[in-house]
Amino acid sequence: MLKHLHPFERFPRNPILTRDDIPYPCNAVFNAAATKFQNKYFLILRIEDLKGHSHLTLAESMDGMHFEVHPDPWIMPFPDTPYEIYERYGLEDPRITQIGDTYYLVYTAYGPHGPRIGIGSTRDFEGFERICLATEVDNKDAALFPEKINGHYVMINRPSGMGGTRGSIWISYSPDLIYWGRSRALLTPEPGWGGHKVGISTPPLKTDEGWLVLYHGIRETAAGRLYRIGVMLLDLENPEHIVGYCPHFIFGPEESYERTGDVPNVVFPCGWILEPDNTVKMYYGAADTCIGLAEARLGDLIHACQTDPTKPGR
Ligand code: BMA
Repeated sequence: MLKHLHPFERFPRNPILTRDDIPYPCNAVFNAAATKFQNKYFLILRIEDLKGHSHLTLAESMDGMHFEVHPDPWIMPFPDTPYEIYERYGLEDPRITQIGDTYYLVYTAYGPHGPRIGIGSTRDFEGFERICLATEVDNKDAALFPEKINGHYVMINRPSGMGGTRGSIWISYSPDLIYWGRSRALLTPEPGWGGHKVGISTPPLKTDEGWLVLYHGIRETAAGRLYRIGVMLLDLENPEHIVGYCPHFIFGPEESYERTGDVPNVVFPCGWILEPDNTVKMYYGAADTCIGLAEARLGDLIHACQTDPTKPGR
């Protein structure tokens, strides 16, 4: 099999985390952010409680494969204004980006008005400070770039407003992480494996060839939705410009824990870690029920973006 068509190999002892690993009652654990801090691997787990609302809990590991889950939740829906009404139904799908010595967490705040993007930060994985709710509803699937570009913070997000093509990946800019604008569509769903919607999966990773990102594509079928993963490269100076694009998906649900669960046929990475040997560990939610790990070589992912010079339109 051509390696660049299927760059990821699953960890043989997947799933690496299930609800049996959570030290308190819950329904499911999935869609985790991932990073390294003080030589340890950290996952910020999305845990869905027995009411069906999500919160975030830390898990840590020395090897990136075997994780110990903290005994208590880390970030719960905020109890007071101005956040309460927007987080009332939970915090979902966190993605983490280190800028300097600060780790910024971007998450979906979910409440009666719908989903919108929240941003907060930590320096020590103990305290967590909310910065803002950065977008209006409906918006989810956001991630920050790990450095400012031309003096601005840059965020990918996925607004799904009225009219036009819904479910496109957008890019926005901010001088201060609070006020966001200059928004543009980056990638729009096209008939095929991601024909219904697309959204960022993992925060951008800087490579010599460009910003490498994984994104998910949704296909609506007679049997329900299929969530699969694509890869692209964005220009280092102008990330609105796609410089490498893989026309096919590179990872999709195949194993029984990805095919069966609360939401079948879903793989949903929110975090990845680049290792010193240039392999990448990708952590993904499987069927909205548990967490899997898969590894790829960075070179194979970049190669996948160079299989077809045709770039998609906006
Ligand atoms: C998306 C997100 C994810 C979820 C996926 C599949 O819209 O809400 O949290 O994993 O659907 O249910």
